Amino acid sequence: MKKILVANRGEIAIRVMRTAKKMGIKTVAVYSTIDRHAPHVKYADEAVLIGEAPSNQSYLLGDKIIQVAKDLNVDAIHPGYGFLSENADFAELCEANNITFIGPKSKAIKIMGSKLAAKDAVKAYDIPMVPGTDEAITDIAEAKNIATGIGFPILIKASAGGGGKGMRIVEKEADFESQMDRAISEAVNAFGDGSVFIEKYVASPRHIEIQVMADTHGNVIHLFERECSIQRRHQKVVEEAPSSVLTPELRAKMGEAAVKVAKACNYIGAGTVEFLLDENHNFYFLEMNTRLQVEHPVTELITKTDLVEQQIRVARGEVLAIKQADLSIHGHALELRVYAEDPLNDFLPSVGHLDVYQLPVGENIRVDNGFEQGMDIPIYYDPMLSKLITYGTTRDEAIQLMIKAIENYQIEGIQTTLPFGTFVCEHDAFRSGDFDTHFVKKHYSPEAIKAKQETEANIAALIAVKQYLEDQNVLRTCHSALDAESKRN
Ligand code: MV4
Repeated sequence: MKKILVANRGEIAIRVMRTAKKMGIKTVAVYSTIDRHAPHVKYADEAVLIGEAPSNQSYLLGDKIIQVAKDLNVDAIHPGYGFLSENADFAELCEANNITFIGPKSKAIKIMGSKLAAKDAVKAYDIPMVPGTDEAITDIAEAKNIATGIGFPILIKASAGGGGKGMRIVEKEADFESQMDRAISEAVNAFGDGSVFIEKYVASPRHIEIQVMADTHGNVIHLFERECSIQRRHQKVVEEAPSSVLTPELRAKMGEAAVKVAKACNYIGAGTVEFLLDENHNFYFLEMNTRLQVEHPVTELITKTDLVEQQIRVARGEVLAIKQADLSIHGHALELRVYAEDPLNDFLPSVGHLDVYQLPVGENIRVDNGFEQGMDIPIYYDPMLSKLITYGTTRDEAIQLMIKAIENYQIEGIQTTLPFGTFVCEHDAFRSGDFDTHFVKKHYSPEAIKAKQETEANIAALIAVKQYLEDQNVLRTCHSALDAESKRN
């Protein structure tokens, strides 16, 4: 494998190219007109313009990207996350053109893209799942009976959904039919597939996911968990590894379950198996993400592994060099997603010009970044600027370093989630480890940040006054000394 095309942009494109370069592999970037001067374009050995700014005219154009790959003699395509990363047709198109898709086979993508097919695939492997139906609902009256048997509230989920899309909660029996009608028509509109199923609603879960890696020789390992409960409307904001609630026994059990899920779909490469963990520490398989995830760096830090390197090795057909028994957890890692969003204004996108943009630097601070000072933030793509990642021997150390790193991250011109990161890191519920997926809803309000910013502004003003008064005092002393001196002469 001599040359890799990265079919993505921003921080993840650069992240993938960094490892390719380290391995002596040439890199090709693709870009849209608005990304002409973007950092991922400058970072690559070669770069090709593929279309206009909207992603359906550039980064989503599978055929065009394949053509570029062929023209430039590319051996493999890394899709990053988002865009074409979980597009089974694109994975197939790569193989049909003799280009290695750095990811699983299209069949595994397809199975995991359908929540019902996923449940069906893992059925024989004794994986715990939330009580519910395991087939698409066709008879609403029958489904209502099942729901009553499970007990309300229940969740209706779209089979083609995922990541929280196409979910609907039903609080009581009387609402069942109307919510079911809505869920089905929503699923038809959003996914062109009206298949829905029901599950018991787990009220206060944690979101724990397990990183897996599989080679083409039947070896599958897991690289422990990531705790991803700090999210807002299904968008993760803070992730960490390890989770502070898993015992070594539970960790081993969830890891084994994740490996079984990967085996159930003949998985190849890096994947993530998502679980819910309830208050009694029961875990349930939710879905599998068949890509490298945004939050992969926390796993890299605690396992001392380069996951992109492993992806590339596996794609080259190598046997996984890492054995399960060789893996252990070192220290603690924390990631904050730095979004161009205003935490004081309902996290609305805050696009604009990066007047000042200076990254924090230092030992145990990693910033996976896709932006530069002086750039405009395009409105066409995800508003994530970077990921701020800190590492410590202990969780407290990683949290303290995160607070410091946020202070040293200078951004002017737009609003970001940096102050929200400080809020999370300083919150008692977060520090104690006692939180669930409702953390943000339960604990966050803009006032929490506003009050702190006002206090800081007041302190700054008082310091300025103090300095002024001191200066006055020094001047007065100087004047009287001068007076005394001139009188003597
Ligand atoms: C659930 C659930 C409670 N009970 N399923 C949301 C994302 C998707 N992967 C599944 N999700 C959920 N499924 C049952 N039976 C609660 C969620 C959920 C959630 C899960 C993980 C992280 C954040 C979440 C936020 C709200 C709801």
